[in-house]
Amino acid sequence: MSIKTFKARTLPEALAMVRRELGPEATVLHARHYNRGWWGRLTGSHQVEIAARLEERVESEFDYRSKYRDDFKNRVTAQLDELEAKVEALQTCATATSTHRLPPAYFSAYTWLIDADIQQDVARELVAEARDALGDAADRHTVRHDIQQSIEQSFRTSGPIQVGRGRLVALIGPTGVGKTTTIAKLAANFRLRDRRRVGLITVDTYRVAAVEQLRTYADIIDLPMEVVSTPDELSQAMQRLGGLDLILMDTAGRSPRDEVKVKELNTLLASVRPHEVHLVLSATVGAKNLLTTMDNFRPVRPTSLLVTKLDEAISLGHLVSAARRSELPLSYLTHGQNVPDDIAVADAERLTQSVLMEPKIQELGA
Ligand SMILES: Nc1nc2c(ncn2[C@@H]2O[C@H](COP(=O)(O)OP(=O)(O)O)[C@@H](O)[C@H]2O)c(=O)[nH]1
Ligand SMILES: [Mg+2]
Repeated sequence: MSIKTFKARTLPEALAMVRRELGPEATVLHARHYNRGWWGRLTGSHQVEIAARLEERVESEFDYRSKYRDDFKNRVTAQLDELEAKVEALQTCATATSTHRLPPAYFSAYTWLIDADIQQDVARELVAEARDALGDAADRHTVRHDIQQSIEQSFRTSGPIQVGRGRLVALIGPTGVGKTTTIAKLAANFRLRDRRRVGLITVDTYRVAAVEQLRTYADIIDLPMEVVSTPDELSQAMQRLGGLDLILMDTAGRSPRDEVKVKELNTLLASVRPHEVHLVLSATVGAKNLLTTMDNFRPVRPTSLLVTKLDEAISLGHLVSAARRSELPLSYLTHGQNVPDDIAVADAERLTQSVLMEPKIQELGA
């Protein structure tokens, strides 16, 4: 079995390269978009990378067939489930609006939103708002354009972290969402690209491995790091690091359901009053989970939302719900495990395009 990586400017180009090199039998293992370094990020120029494999059939014909059948069955079942959900959503829409039937342009926009996995209630809201603004005579293109603008406006953004003497920025959020990795990306970028003096504080004392994870990054990037577990230790650490341009604070990944722990975190942060508190959310969880997490962390008073794992999310429609149900702006988006590359300042226009137009990369896979 050989795996090869192909890079091109667009997805069709990359797929054509795969076909040329490996033939039509090749299986696409994964595909991702990425920016080409700093210049790429600044200019927004993208590359697409595809990993593909030409499989040699070592399995017996029978194994192969039965596996193929299972795969096929699973895929069909998943597609049927999805279809069922969409039909249900459309039915609800039809019932909800039976008295004032939706004009075709609006109905088509509604199905377009449901297709992008935008939650029913939000889709209905967006369609109703557009209809109020444009009236029943508007054509499809006008309606879609208006809705796209509304979604873009839902994604308020904060711009990058503000750097300055003694600026303290904390990342909070559930376990495993990518706080430590994101801190490493931010620290490396501010330190190595912007030549800023950056320090790290971690209150992640619950898991030794977690402290070591950040320490490894601190060593590689060559940054001072302090480990704290009480408000007193935190104040002392701040006195030591206070002269730096940016102090990034990693917090314990505690379960958001544990209210006591959220309170503890709150007490700790209240003692130093960070200038910015980014609530880190993973794009891989559903809308309901995102909203619950935002509710649970409300007492800690986050100042922005930072969304990770965009690369792993099947669709991004639920981010529209999160943005519309939260008064907080988006700060950064991350799209991979690579430190320091896979992070970008949130851009409403590009995020909207990803929500509505990106091909669902997973569907291109095996
Ligand atoms: N695919 C993907 N994985 C990520 C991203 N950010 C973090 N991870 C991974 O998620 C896992 C948990 O990350 P970690 O930073 O330890 O999470 P924490 O518990 O919130 O500190 C690690 O395997 C990271 O490499 C991302 O943007 N995309
Ligand atoms: Mg961590």
